[in-house]
Amino acid sequence: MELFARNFKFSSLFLSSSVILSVICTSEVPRPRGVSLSRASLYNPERNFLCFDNSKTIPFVQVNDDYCDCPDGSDEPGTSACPHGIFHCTNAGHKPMNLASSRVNDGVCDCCDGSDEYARNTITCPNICMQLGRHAREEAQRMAELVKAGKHLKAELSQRGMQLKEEKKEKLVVLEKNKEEAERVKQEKQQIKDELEAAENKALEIYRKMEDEEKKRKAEAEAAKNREEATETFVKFDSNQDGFVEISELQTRQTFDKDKNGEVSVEEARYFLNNEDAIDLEKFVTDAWPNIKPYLMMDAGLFKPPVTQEESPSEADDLQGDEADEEEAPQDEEEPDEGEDEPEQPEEAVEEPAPLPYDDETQKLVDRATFARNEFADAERAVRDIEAEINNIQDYLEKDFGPEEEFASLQGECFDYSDHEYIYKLCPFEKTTQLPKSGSMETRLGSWGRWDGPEDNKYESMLYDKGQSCWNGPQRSSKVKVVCGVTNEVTSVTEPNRCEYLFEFVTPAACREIASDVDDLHDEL
Ligand code: MAN
Repeated sequence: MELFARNFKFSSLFLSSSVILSVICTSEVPRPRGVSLSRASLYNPERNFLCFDNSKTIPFVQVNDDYCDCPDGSDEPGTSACPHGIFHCTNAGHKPMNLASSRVNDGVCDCCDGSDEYARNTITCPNICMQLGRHAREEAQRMAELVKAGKHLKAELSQRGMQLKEEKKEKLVVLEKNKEEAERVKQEKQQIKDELEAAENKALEIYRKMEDEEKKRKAEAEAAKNREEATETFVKFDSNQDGFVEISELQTRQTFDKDKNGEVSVEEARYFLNNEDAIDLEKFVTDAWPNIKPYLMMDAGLFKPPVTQEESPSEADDLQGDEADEEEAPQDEEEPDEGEDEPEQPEEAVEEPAPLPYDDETQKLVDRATFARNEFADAERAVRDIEAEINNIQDYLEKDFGPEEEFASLQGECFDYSDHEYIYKLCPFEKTTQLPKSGSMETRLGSWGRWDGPEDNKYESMLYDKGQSCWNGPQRSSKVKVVCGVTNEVTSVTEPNRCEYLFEFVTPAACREIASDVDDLHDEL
């Protein structure tokens, strides 16, 4: 079966093209199609072929016969017969390349020398390696010159960065010392304050007692006055002098016509009697008087009930549109009684007694304690300020500004980029933002997250994440591609996915020697 399959494929290939066992071609070293120069010696037409994984030895004619013999695909470097095969294009004049062998003769030009599409029944691939190579070399040359120019600037940046770091470290030592001293002063001030406050408290105790007594006396006088007024009113209202004020006795007084319909109803009168039909003096003082007093005061013009919206429609009408909506007052919040104008209890004017003037000695103690309190507050603030500065420096020292501190001096600076719609801002190690040209609200596209480049150079890319949330979407985030240049500048900003931004930032800090492909190139030329 295997033989049949091989023969079938073999003969069809033989008939259709000149590929079988083609010993190629583009370079002077003869080797089967798809084999790199470095592996050419493993394919010797004079010997049997040993699969690279040593699993089999096959006659050399079976190499590139479009039938897969070796499990590792090594017998079919130039066909797509093996699922794991690798096809090598020499790409003379440009960079050599390895392809998955499934891409051989698949109708797509992968190799710039066109060697992967040799069947030519679907597509003809021209050899464009020379052009590409020239372009790549020019680009490499340009980069090399840029790196050369940028490296001097980078050295200066590094020097500044290292100096900054040293200064910060020195500052930290000084601050730690200052903090110790500030804490000592704070403790001292606290002790003084506590002592002086104790003396102040002691001296003030007698005044506080006097003030409390004065307050109590006033409150009692107030209560007595209130009771007297209530009693007088009780006597006045109890027209039949039976020792009770009854509903009928209140009904004769217009003051209690709450709904102003010309008569005092039983319900209205009962309201003032705290829902009873008749009450004696004691209950009158405690339960009815608080209801009655505001109405009597209102009658006497001593205070006005609060004006409700219903009563002043003009004012309510003044509020227009949204404003009126916003201002909509919650109605019936407390009083469910159909908007009748219920006067609130007048606030008892419990006057705070004026503080008693201190004697000279006490005043001196109070002044000293006040001074000590202020001094302690200052000392406390001084410790807090130093701690904040220490935290700032520690944050700085924890940041990764590159292996030679070359990115350090970018911290604290911001770089703008303007397109037709927005002004973007990159503040390295802090944030990225977007400001619409037609508005004034800045949107945060991300806060400094981390270096995010590939393993061999993580300093190629920065991540700023946890920005403002996208409407109906995730939080905004930005990547900053950091490339070598002789200036510090944002050269482009795009939004490849909604709310994911890509900045390109050039800076001398990113200039580093590029590992060249020259050796590879020489190998194949
Ligand atoms: C704003 C900008 C855009 C973003 C949309 C998402 O218009 O931040 O960049 O795509 O919001 O709604």
